Amino acid sequence: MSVLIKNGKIVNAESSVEADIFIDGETVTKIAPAIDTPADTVIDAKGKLVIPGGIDVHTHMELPFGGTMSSDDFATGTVAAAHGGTTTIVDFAVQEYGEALPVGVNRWREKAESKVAIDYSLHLIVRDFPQVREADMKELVNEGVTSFKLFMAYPGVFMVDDATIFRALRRSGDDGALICMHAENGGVIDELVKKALGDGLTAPVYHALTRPPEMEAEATGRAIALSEMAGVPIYIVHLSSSHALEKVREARSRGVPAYAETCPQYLFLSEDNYREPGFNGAKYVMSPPLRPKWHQDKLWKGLQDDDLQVVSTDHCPFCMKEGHKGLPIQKELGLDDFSAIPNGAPGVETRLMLLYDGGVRTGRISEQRWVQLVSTAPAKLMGLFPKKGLIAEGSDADIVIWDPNRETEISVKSMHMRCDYNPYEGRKVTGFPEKVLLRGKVVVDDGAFHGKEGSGEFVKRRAHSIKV
Ligand code: DUC
Ligand code: ZN
Ligand code: ZN
Repeated sequence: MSVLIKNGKIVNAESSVEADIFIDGETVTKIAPAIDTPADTVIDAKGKLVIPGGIDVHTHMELPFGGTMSSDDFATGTVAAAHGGTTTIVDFAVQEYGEALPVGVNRWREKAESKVAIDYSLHLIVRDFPQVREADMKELVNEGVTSFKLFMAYPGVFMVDDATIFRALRRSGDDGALICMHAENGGVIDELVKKALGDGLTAPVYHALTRPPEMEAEATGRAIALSEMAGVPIYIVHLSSSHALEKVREARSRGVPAYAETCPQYLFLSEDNYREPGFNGAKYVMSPPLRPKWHQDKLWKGLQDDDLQVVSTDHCPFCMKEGHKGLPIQKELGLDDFSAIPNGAPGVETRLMLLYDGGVRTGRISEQRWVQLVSTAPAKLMGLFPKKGLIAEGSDADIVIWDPNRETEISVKSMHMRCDYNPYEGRKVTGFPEKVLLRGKVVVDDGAFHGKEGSGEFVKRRAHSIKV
């Protein structure tokens, strides 16, 4: 099958050009000013932007967490991602305590295999890294799993100590892996949580007040210091605050290869959301939490200055009410105790439109920077480039035809994520993924899904090659 995309404006991170694209099978084979080769499908992209498919390197599909399971599985979550213009995700597999690292990855691949509707890869959350497991890291790098997440928060659930972090960092340098860090000081946060609950403070807003930005900054600084000592790069996930950004900025200004992502929720929502009436604040309970509004401008500045390189979602939905699509009780587990509210929110479908509307249309970032943040930089940092994250001859034909003028209203009613609320409900955004191609096949066309569950491929990622 062949596809010809005509008259569009191709926007890559490094350049923007009006040209036609010829796709033979799954690959872009030609880009030229005017292509007239006959094709099975011809798409007229006049007035549209033609961008590489979105790459979301931070999702949690069917994650067992907080006494329940995130509500999107690999089918519903990746269909929703496709609707939003994302054609590749990198999800987080979890190692059980005592388990060899490849076992966790294989469990996630089995979950994904028959369901995943877009291409995917996996990081592994490492909970337990004794010496006997160290060789496992190389084995996984050879299989294309080239990044590992460690937690400095959630004691007793995910948290690892500094010695473990340091050993994993050193090992990552030898093996060509990248360590992704959840940077919050879990020990101090636990103390603050106990004190708040002891004082009878149980409402959702206390989730934010017991996870202060100072404790995100402390952990971010510590993670960077440990990575410097180990002589390896580090990638800070879901950075939410000006305080933590300062640590990354300072390290980068010294030439340290510290990288960081932020997420739309930290750019568009704020601590005020926790004060919505009743139990509504639970919708925004995630970690790190939403911050006071003034942090938003600092994060935008970080994106402009390249102190933040990636915008991902940390998509981890839980329903507000029991029974939505047959799902069990989730957010309401914490009706009387904010610390029992499952942490996470939906976002995989809305990332590109929020960042286009709130970033490009407001003049905060250029179209090219937008593409870089949502596709090219994540592809490069996570070893997917130039197969993904770029429209070029030889790259996968993962392409979004973006209508820059179409206005939509974000609503749980029209979205596809398996969750009974949307954190941006009622927000009007301009810019819409009109057609989405996954390896040359149109999987979404004007809001209709034409892809297939199970047709997404596991993508082996390249070993990390950045040297300090
Ligand atoms: N933060 C969340 O909000 N959910 C999943 C895990 C995490 O780190
Ligand atoms: Zn995290
Ligand atoms: Zn996460």
